[in-house]
Amino acid sequence: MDSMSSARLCTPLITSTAATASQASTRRLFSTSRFHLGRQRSPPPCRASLPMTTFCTAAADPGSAASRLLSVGLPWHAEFMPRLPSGNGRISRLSAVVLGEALAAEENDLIFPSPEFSRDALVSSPEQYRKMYKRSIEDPAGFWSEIAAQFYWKKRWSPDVYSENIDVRKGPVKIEWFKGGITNICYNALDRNIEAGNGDKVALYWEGNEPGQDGQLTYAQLLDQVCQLANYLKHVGVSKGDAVVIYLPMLMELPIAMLACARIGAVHSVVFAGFSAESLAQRFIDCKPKVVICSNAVSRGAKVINLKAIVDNALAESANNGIAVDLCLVYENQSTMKKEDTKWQDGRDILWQEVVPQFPTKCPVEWVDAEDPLFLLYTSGSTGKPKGVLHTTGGYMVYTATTFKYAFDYKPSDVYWCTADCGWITGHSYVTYGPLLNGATVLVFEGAPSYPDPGRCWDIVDKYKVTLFYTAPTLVRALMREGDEYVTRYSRKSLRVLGSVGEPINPSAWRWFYNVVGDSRCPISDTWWQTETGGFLITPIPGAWPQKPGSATFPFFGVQPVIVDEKGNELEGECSGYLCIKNSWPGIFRSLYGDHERYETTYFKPFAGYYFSGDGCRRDKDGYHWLTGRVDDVINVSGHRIGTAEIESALVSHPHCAESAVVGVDHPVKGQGIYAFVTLVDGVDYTDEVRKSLILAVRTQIGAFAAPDKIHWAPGLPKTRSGKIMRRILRKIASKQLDELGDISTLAEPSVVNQLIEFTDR
Ligand code: 6R9
Repeated sequence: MDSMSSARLCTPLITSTAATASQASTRRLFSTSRFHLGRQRSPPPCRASLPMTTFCTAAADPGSAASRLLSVGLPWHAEFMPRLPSGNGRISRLSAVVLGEALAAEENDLIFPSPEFSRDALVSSPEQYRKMYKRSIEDPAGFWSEIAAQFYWKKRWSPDVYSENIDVRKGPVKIEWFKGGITNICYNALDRNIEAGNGDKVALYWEGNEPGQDGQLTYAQLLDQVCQLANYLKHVGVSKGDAVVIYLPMLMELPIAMLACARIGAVHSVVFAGFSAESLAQRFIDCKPKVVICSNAVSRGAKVINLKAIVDNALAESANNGIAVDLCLVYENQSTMKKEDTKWQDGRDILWQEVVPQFPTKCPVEWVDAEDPLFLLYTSGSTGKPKGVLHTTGGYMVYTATTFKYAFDYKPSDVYWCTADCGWITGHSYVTYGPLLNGATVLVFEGAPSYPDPGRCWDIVDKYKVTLFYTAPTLVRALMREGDEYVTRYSRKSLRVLGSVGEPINPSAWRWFYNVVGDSRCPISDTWWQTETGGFLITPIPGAWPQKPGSATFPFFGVQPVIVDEKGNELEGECSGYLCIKNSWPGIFRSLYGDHERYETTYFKPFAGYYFSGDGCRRDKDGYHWLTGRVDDVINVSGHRIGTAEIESALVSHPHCAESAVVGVDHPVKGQGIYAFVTLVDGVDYTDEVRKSLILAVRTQIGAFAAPDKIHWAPGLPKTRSGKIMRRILRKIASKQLDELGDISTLAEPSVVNQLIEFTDR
């Protein structure tokens, strides 16, 4: 690999003088967010002025140190990846709007880690990253088996480290990592760390909804509790391969329940405790759990949510559909709701606190194959039915642990807080498994981040001396609107690395996070990944190279991203297109539960030979990746994925609704908002009352987080002559870009468009 030779490697961590011009200006150039999801218009060109002592930004003026760095050093990924034959696949709906538009001026802003940070980092220079990356691509078996060997295997994998076919033209898609290896992820997360002498280290801190409510468990105590629950589950007949649904809020019992399932080889399916009874029932019907584990209630801010009532309804609905779940283990969330106030069905409902503590604190491990299922997690796709993403044990274990370690530059003294709920993939990989596999101290927070006031997060950071803080852009934007005082009244000096996930982080939010929250000294790991990928695929390695606000930077070890055009041709150098990956990695999902065909069709057929992410991406001249959002009919609301088809099907189930079409629109806090066009059945008046009941229909069928922000009455929808709804036009109307409607002559009834515009504010 000539391009990797040392002569071409850039010098690490240049502290450029190019920032001096901006030093005198204010630290915060973007105090208010003008949010364009980073994919439409760009904010005005800017340079953040940062203290020279720690970080510097550098403009890539020709001839500058930064420019030399760029021209010789960074755009190497393109050269490094050998070409594959391109696929012939097409994807159905090209949302070209999000592709190819300038992401900015930001592309010339480089923010360097401080020399001290890099010196102490696990990967401290571009050279070191490149060396490791090169090895991971040229010899994946060697690279990953060396890492895997650091875990406990009852029996080593054999004969191959991995085998894969991701090319549908060559046969069924099949991916295996460490097959034949016998292990247990709970053993590796708990027992192994205790045996290494960390039994007394805090594994979990818990902070309740109300300030002052808290708790903690050491690794040894956590293992005891996991074993008690595991023994109880075995006692009631749960065994290897059985599904268990978990519908718990962010109590320590949530990771405990996940680990207890893993310990006995049961397959957990955590459902975010914000999903409605109908969504929960749908998941019961699909995976037929032996047991459901839930809590009676949760407090979120000032609100109390009766979770048990939701579970009761879901169980009834599921039983009506022929799937009866006979056992419901209920954790009494005492500070929120007493058992006496909870509706109880004797025989089926069992109180956790009454039974679980009676079981022994030792529970033998069920040793499983690396390719045995670990969990199912339902996620939205572009059709109405959620997909059960299936992850297996060994590869997921190795991958989540390794990505956590490098992307956050983990040190044993760290206190780590991820604000995601375990009901989403982020909570699986980066609240529970990744950090605990590293023996980290993890904070679990039950409450709402702006309760009792918008300073709560920083209060918690100071209380626990949090060093690694991982959150979503939506929270960053929401807190940014509240003003800096809520942040600056707390010290935050413990913080070392910040993280972002769930959606593209717009450069102004990035800068506020960096300058105000991180006091211009903490690198931000903007981690791009998905439920399907198990762990980070494109992410900064914070000590290794300069960052650009809003870019997820470069691939993680072992990952070969490519950007393809609509026909599946790989694009080289600076380009925009569809983001695909051309190899498997240990953490990739292995199937969709009960529907391997949909797995192949959705992810591997659009561009044969590749895994298709569903995201658009731009690669800039320096090889940095800029994610530009979904290119399919999935919208991303506050970092939560929702299929437009799911919302449409909830709307049309309302007796007054004849038809609906849902699109995403830019939203200043949530990233995207939900905008629904609705046609009512003949004879029903378009009233506010109907509007409210339509919104309620979505809340009850999916959950409050999927409620449309706007219902736009649509006596007619713009359709082609073949009856296809032209969403492109709806997106323009929704975002009020009326001068960009484009050609509407192909519509069956072009007059519909004017009618819709007239109805905008009705
Ligand atoms: C982890 C998670 C996946 C979708 C993904 C993409 C968006 C996630 C991102 C990001 C830009 C990032 N996404 N992280 N976009 N930058 N750092 O969120 O999983 O719920 O499955 O959503 O989220 O669009 O395709 P999931």
